[in-house]
Amino acid sequence: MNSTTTSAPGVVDVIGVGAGFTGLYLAHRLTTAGWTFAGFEAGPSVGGTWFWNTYPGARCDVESIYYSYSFDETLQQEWTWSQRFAPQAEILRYIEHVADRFDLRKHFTFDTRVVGATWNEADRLWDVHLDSGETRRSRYLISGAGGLSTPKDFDVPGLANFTGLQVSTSRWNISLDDLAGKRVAVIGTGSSGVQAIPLIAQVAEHVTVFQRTPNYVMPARNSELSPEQVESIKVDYPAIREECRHSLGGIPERPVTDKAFDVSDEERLRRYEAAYELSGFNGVGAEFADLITDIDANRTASEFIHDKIREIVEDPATAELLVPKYHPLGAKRSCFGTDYYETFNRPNVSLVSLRDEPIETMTANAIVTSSDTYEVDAVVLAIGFDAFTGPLYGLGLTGASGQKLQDAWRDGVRTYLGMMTADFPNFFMVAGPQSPALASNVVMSIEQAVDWIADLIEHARDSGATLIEATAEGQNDWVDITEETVAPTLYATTDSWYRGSNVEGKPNTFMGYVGGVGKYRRMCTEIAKRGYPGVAIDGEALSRNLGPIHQEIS
Ligand code: N01
Repeated sequence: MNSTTTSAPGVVDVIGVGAGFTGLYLAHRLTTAGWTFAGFEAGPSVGGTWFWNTYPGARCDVESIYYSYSFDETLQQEWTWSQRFAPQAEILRYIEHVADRFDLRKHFTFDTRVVGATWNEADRLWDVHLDSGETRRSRYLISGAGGLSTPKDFDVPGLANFTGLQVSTSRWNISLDDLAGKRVAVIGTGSSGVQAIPLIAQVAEHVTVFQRTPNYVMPARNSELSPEQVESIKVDYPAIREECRHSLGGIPERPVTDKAFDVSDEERLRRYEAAYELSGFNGVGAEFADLITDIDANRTASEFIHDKIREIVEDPATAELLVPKYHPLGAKRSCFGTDYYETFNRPNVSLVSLRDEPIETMTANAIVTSSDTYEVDAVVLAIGFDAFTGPLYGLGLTGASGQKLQDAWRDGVRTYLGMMTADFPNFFMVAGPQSPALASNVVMSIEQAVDWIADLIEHARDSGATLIEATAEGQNDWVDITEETVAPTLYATTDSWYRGSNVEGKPNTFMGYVGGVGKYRRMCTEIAKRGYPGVAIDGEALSRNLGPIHQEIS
């Protein structure tokens, strides 16, 4: 069937938010299926995350051969990645190539932000308000606003006093040369800070790193891809992608079934050394099956990394501050860096532990902690994001009962499969909270979610239905499943942006499904096969609990 469902003048079938990896695939998938689609992107061009995060050293830490679209065999054969972990500029070039190759830019209005969206029950349409002052209407509203696109506020007393250069990694708008010869403060040591610090140190007169929580940083071991490596991947691309689709994290994984204490101390150490050479998400944290569920097992891996830090960092006091002793390896997002710890051996780099001396204020040219004053010319903020809910609340959604999304989720996020939420009919989230996006190769998760949502709205269209909504029961089931899945893991016990604990006042709920992208995909497929239990289509819902389906699926 190739006709659209929404024929009223000025109304489109689908409004999509964002022109990053999600928005582009949404536009392609839906327009190919005959839907009318209007996309709105706050930035001036395509790229999303990869448009904004242009800080020095920005690159992906999922290998590019996997962190790319799989929906078109010709696309994946004709594009050649230059490196194992492509830098930001190359990823952006790839996204631009996809936009041009499939002629997708024409579906988007750029420099236009969605600032509100109100469900109109009578018409069964979304009224979508834009920062241009216009309102557009659509049957369906789909967010591709991303999980890590709303920068976190930096609420430090005296920030406004600082008159030097101030830049954030997530909205980088200077060149590295602008920091040359300057005294630079970098605040934050998550993935962004870890990538930026070594490069800033190469040009700055001095870098002072303000660290609140030390992280596990494993060597990225990035390298050029040889023509032979590229060829060997391309020959097998469809099979590799299929393996990724049924994996835990959306990349090919080493099959690991034994536990840390199944082997001798010597054997364990030998295996950690080998895994440390591999790096990436198949590295040390994936060496034994129980590292993310058993704190004692985890300690063996954590301490292995602690020792590596002590070996690399020459000054013992600095090394001790860099040792991540406040959380288990992997329970908070691990970082992969190039020369990160080595950078602290440079004479122009020093470390301040904010746990020992918190920032009290800022002056025109200094950061003042409880014990010292650090004069700087520039401050680089690498303090992270208001993950998942930040971008969604930014859409200003008002649901069927007149409630705002932030009020519906006042006590914590509640979704159906991380894609829908009750009381917000015909609204979908791609790579949303309680989906596997948080802990996966997100491009693979995006493709799966877009395909599933497209199939669902096509299913409704085929039966003439115009209203799709998660039921309260279906949503409760999914919340229970995500909580039961995370409960036995160390993620459940660790404060991080995974749980919203990096943002003051945010309810502390785990925002991902950690049962694996393969299991999640099979669950979603099974739900579709069984007629979408937990979803009301034109008010009709199957009464079938999701729990038993989740248990049946291997
Ligand atoms: O942000 P983060 P990020 N005062 O939240 C500190 C993806 N990503 O942008 O841990 C002082 O991880 C904060 O300290 P603490 C990836 O998924 C991927 O680095 O809250 N410090 C922490 O050290 C990643 O996980 C890639 O105690 C403050 C840091 O700032 C996610 O994005 C690259 C502070 C924030 O770390 C986010 O990474 C980049 C304050 N007020 C990002 N507030 C790759 O693919 C926060 N901090 C490689």
